[in-house]
Formats: sequence, structure tokens, C-alpha cells
Amino acid sequence: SRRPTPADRFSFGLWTVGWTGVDPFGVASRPALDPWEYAERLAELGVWGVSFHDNDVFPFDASESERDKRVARLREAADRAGLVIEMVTTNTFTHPVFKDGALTANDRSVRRFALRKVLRAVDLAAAAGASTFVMWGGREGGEYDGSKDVFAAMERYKEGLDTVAGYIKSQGHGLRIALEPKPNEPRGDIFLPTVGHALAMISELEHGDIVGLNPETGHEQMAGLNYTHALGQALWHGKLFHIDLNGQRGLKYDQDLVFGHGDLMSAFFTVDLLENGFPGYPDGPRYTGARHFDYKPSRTEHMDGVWESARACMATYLMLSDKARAFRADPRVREAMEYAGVTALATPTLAEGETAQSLLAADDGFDPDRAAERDLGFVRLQQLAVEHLIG
Ligand code: GLT
Ligand code: MN
Ligand code: MN
Ligand code: MN
Repeated sequence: SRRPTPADRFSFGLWTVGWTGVDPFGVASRPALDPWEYAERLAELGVWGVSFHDNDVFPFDASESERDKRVARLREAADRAGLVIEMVTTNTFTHPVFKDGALTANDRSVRRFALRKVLRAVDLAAAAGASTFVMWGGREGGEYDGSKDVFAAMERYKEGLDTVAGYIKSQGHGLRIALEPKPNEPRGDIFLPTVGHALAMISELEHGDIVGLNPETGHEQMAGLNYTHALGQALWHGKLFHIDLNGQRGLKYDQDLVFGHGDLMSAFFTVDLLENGFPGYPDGPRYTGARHFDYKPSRTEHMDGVWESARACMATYLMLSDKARAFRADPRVREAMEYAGVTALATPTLAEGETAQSLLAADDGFDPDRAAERDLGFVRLQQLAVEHLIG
């Protein structure tokens, strides 16, 4: 497949290639490099952008000068390599102070500390020229239902999000917040477990206009949900601000596999939506942001495997994008979509000016038994996708 270029807008979290293989059962299986070294190597692979947590760049307990020095060093390396720092986020999950959450911790002093840490990361994001500020509330939630007042937790989550969004506006930062849902892990149950829950929270916010979503492939799939549908609905709401692409195989721990190494068929339709948009709405909403990967190079791999896996994420995306383009252009697919009524769904159900009353009064001569005999040909359409994918 062709080599990625910055025009493809591929982006990686520094914590992805930077994951050393530490898991709940084992220590690191490979060395840690400095953040700027990851950035330089990614640029060599044709990557356009990078993202990071505050503590991917400087330690939790860094002094002010150490913090500034390390951030400056990373920004210089990114500039020299022609990399865009497109997204920044806050680590509110590693230090045990966050063991019961950050914005929704029962302990108010922890919440105040967490909010301050997030606000400082917002300023860092703005200074680094990022356009998106991700908030993944990994520790927001619990294991025991008796330990949390869910009403209060929603109140505090809203308070925290509105404080951050309001601050972004008051500072004139050109940043938008993207909430990242996840159903569980590290908490037994995480608040805002799915895209739908997060959308509902956003609609309650005072500053919800600059708050959207960062859906991750594996996180929706861990809840047994359809990632492409999640992206589609987020786009419909005008809330698809960022994406975390990776791979997941079923309802188990968060695998963070290479993009396409989980449900490949689903990955095909994800790329089809991202690259080709909604079939019935040629001028409909499109995702124009970073093609951002949030994966973990498997613990079995050493450094060569780290770069190989980053290349694999991009190569798979590019191959799927070629195939999705060919799929949409195939006259047999166009005919099968027509037969299936895929684009007919874009026609409003009521005629112009029609009301519930006139609909009730109208006689369409509709015969439900005949309509029930319609063959939709969805299987043939899906098989054409399989043919494009592996034929
Ligand atoms: C963490 C998490 C990811 C989030 C990152 C943003 S950090 O690795 O598992 O899904 O996107 O905080
Ligand atoms: Mn994940
Ligand atoms: Mn992860
Ligand atoms: Mn993620």
C-alpha cells in the first residue's frame, strides 16, 4: 500500500508507541524513550500529528521549570519534524490520588486538585496549538453501587465540564473538548460509558456548544455496540470532534489492538463512513479531523514491532480507504444499494406540508402483506463489501 503522508492526517498518542508493556500482571517488556524521540520516529513514518497527556511529557511531580523545559523540548522536536500537536489531554488516572475519580471523586479536595490539573493542561494545549482537548474520565465511576451517589456524580461531572469549557471560552482559546466514553476498566463501571451517555450529558451543559466526542473503536465494542453507528450518530449531532481508532475482539478487557486487527468488517465500514460520508446525503456532515490512533503495540513486540505496528495502523486505514472508495464506485454496489433502499431512507416520511392529521386521513392504498414480501437484498450488498474487502 502507499506510504502515508501528512495529507492523510494520521495522528498518534505519544502514550501509544510509548507504552512499554506494563500490564496488571507484568513489568515493562521494552524500554521507554523520551517523548520527543517518539515524535521524531512517528514523523519519519509519514505521520501528520501527535497527541499527549500532560504526564506523557513531564512527571506528575515535576517542578515548574522542569515542566516548561520538557514541554519546550517536545514542541521544538515537533516543529523541526513538521508535526502538528493536534490534541492534548490530562492524566487524571495514574496517580493514586485519583483512585476514586477526579471530577467525581467523593473527596472534594481531590476534585479541586483534579480540576486545577485539567485547567493547567488546557493552557498547555492552547499554547501548543492543539485544536482538541480530550477528556477521558477513566477513574470516574466505581465498583460498588453503594459507594456513589449517582445524582451527585452527574452534578459534579457537569460542574467540572462546564468549568473547563467556560475557562476555554474566557481565555479565548481556540479549543474544543472531546469526551471519550468507555464502559469499564480501570473502574468496574465508568460514568459516561457510551457515546449515547456522553451525548446526553453534553445536552445538559451550559457550555455544551464546544463539547463533543472522541469515540474509541474498542470502547464502544467493549459494550457490545456498533462503533460506526456511534460515529454516525455523533456526526448527526454535530459532535464528532475527534476519534480514537484501534482494534478490539469482543466483550473483554480493553485490547487496544492495531486498527483493523479486531473486527475488520466493522473497520471497513468505519473507514467507509469517514472517507465517503453518508450514502444518502452527499452534502451531509463529514469528519474532517485527525485520523487518530489510540492503540497499544502488543507486549510481545520489541522496538521494531512498535514501529511496525504504527505503520500497520496507517497501512490498514489506507487499504480500507481504497477499498471503500472502490466499493462505493462499483456499479453493482450502487444497484444493490438502490435495490436495498439505502438512499431512499433520506426521503422524508411525510410529504411537504403534511401533518399527523392529514397522514391519518390519507389513503395510500398500502398493502402491508405485499410490502412484507419485499426482498431487501441486504445480504447481497454485504457480500459485495466482503468481495471488495478480500476478493
Ligand atoms: C488511556 C485510555 C485511552 C484514552 C487516553 C486519553 S489515555 O490510555 O485508555 O483510551 O484515550 O486520556
Ligand atoms: Mn482503549
Ligand atoms: Mn487505552
Ligand atoms: Mn482512547
